Amino acid sequence: TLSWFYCTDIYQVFILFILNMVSQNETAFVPALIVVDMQEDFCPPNGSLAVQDGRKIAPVINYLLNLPAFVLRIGTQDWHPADHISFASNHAPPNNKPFESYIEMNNPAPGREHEKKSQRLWPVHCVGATDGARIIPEIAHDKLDVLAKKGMDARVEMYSCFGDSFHNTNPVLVRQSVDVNVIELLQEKNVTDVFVVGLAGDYCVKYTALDAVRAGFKSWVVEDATKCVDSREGWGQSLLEFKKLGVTVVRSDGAELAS
Ligand code: VGL
Ligand code: ZN
Repeated sequence: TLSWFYCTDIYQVFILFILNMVSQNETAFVPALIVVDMQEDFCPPNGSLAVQDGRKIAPVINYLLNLPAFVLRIGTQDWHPADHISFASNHAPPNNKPFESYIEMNNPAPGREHEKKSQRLWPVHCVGATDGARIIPEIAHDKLDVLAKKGMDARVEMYSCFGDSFHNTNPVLVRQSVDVNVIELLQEKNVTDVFVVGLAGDYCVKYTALDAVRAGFKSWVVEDATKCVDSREGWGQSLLEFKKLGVTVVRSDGAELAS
């Protein structure tokens, strides 16, 4: 009987341990905010790739930046070299019309150059260290803990601060594209939930939110804190992809954020 007691004791401790872990996992909520590309070139009136009403979401973003719940507030900046592959002017006619033309982009990873993706072409925008690449002054800069520059490798598109369009993880390649390891920063702070806002809802915000899921975080997009390049079709397409991967769309007055 002694050994039987011993066994059930251990058994009960084990069960309690598991239950405790499960309940902790269910209740853990450590949110971070990613403010995507709130830059002059994406905003009217003078931005080269101006998103309609892009500037108008700044007050909502500042409201979110001021919420005490976030353990980390990351700002991202599109930061391209002048010869970036996404600039229409870097391609030959007739297939070089900004917004309209698409090209085939090759994976820059050694040995994987045969992998291709269709790449939409854009006006020249957010060239590193130009006025167009600056975060708009309406954003409460002082609340941002980190600024991550992305899209720095001329050979590949990088909408998401988590990785390029091919999801390359080779550290040498990654370092050429982005100057901050965002996943590592989030993990250091034990972040469970990533809230994504900014520009644009159908490009950089979308791909950042999707990549956050792939990186193992619960991912949210705050609907009234983003605007799209294609204001009609763009957001509809984003919602479809959010649903497929499990990104939750909320509004800035949502209970999840106020708590
Ligand atoms: C973006 C197009 C090109 C964005 C960046 O920030 O959404 N869109 N580069
Ligand atoms: Zn860009």
